Amino acid sequence: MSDPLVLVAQQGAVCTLTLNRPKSLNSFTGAMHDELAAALDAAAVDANVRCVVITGAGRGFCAGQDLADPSVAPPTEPGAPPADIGAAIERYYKPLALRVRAMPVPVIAAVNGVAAGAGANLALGCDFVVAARSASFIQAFAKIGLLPDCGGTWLLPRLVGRANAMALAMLGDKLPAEQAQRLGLIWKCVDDAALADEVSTLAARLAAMPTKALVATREAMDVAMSLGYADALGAEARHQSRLGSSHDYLEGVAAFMGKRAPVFSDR
Ligand code: T3D
Repeated sequence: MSDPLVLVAQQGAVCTLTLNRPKSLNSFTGAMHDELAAALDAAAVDANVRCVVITGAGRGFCAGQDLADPSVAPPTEPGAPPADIGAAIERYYKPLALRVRAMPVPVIAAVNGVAAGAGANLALGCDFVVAARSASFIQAFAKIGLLPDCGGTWLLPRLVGRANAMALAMLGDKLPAEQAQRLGLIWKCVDDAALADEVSTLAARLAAMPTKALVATREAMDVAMSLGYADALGAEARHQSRLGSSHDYLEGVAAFMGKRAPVFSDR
């Protein structure tokens, strides 16, 4: 039997998904997409999972699309029709980006090495990006005549502003993790040796928090990007109505009043 292309490990309430094609820097094939989608779906419906971590096996995080994959590679025969890359995006990358953004728990990208093309944008679409100092981010698309996908055109200007987004996307230069943190592209860059501990501490902390409130925060912030101020205030009120009737709100207030630590359990 061949090795799984996505390793799934659960520790406490934290589910870690490890992209596992290290020889190709964990670049995506259709099969790896399918395994990642199944693993995300399984984590989404598992009430014991309260935080998901995505990382890569070996020295890379993910080098985007596997360019050797015949379904997307340019034809070798003269006159042969080109592969429909848009169809691959619709089939794999759009659902992946939407799936990550719709997870009912916080998602952390633990970027252990180079994150290129759709691999970079997979990471940037997560709620937290923590990267090893030796890691880097490359919007590799322009180098092969494409534009940023897997959410890149939406994410980049929102994360780093138009000027930086244009430079990253059009030049496709390698951005070291430390610089990515300085630009605000990622949350944190840490020493390589500290990555695992840093991520597991963050994941355990998020897992103990009121999950529904964290997920509503993501949703409200994303939606607010395209709303006017008054509409965003209205959306906040609607979310608070829902959250205010949840167990976690009652527990949070009771714990505060009782001067004790809260025990959150909604998901
Ligand atoms: O096409 C569509 O379906 C549309 C979807 C697009 C989404 C996208 O993600 S487009 C962007 C695709 N990705 C890239 O263009 C990145 C290509 N890779 C690189 O530029 C470099 O590998 C890196 C900068 C990421 C890392 O460089 P380096 O020097 O550290 O490693 P390397 O030697 O280039 O790669 C190591 C191995 O991984 C090597 O294989 P080998 O020679 O040891 O057998 C290399 O061929 C393989 N590899 C790396 N990236 C890919 C890959 N194989 C297939 N596809 C890759 N994307």
